[in-house]
Amino acid sequence: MVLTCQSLLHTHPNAWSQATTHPFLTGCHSGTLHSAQFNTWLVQDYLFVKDFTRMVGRVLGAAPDADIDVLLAGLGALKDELLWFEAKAAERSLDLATPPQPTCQRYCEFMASLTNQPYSVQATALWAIEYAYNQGWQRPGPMPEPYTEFADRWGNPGFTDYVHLLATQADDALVTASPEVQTQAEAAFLQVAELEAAFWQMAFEAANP
Ligand code: HMH
Repeated sequence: MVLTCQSLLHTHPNAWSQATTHPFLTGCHSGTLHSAQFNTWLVQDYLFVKDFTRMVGRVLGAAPDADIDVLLAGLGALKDELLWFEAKAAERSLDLATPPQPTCQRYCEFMASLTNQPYSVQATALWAIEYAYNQGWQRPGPMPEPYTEFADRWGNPGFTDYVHLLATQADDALVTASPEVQTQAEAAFLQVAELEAAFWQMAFEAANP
């Protein structure tokens, strides 16, 4: 049996549901989230995306020729995304020179550790990280202001297509992966799921000043 992105979702529905469903997101949808919670997420996610960009750069370095185009487009989108985060933080007068919280730090360390893994494992983790936000931000239904653009950033059709391409690339790499490496890919998927749930929880627990 060859592992695929789809089979991972089928084998681990609870882990994936916890990664993509959270009171933080339903709180955005219902308008009950406090600004301290949202602002904490915004600053910490900016720090996350900076390190995530470095990770995608390393995945590109390990990629076969056929995958370079998609990853390069992903990096281009991340350049825009970092500028967008900076603009959103400025609108809210948030200080981006904030230290990462332990959960953000843990996620960044996980991403750094992936560089020692085979490409198929890196590609699986990359897909899972992007798919988590693609699904998570869309699940509660249409987001009211001021969250509409946040939901749209990771829920728009172009991003959804990109996530499908990442799944195809991961699946293609997994076809030739040994059973041992497939087990590592499954472990990486589960780590992403756990870290995603923890990241939402970190922001949700932010105290209202
Ligand atoms: C925590 N996971 C987290 N932040 C993000 N911006 C993404 C995933 C992007 O998909």
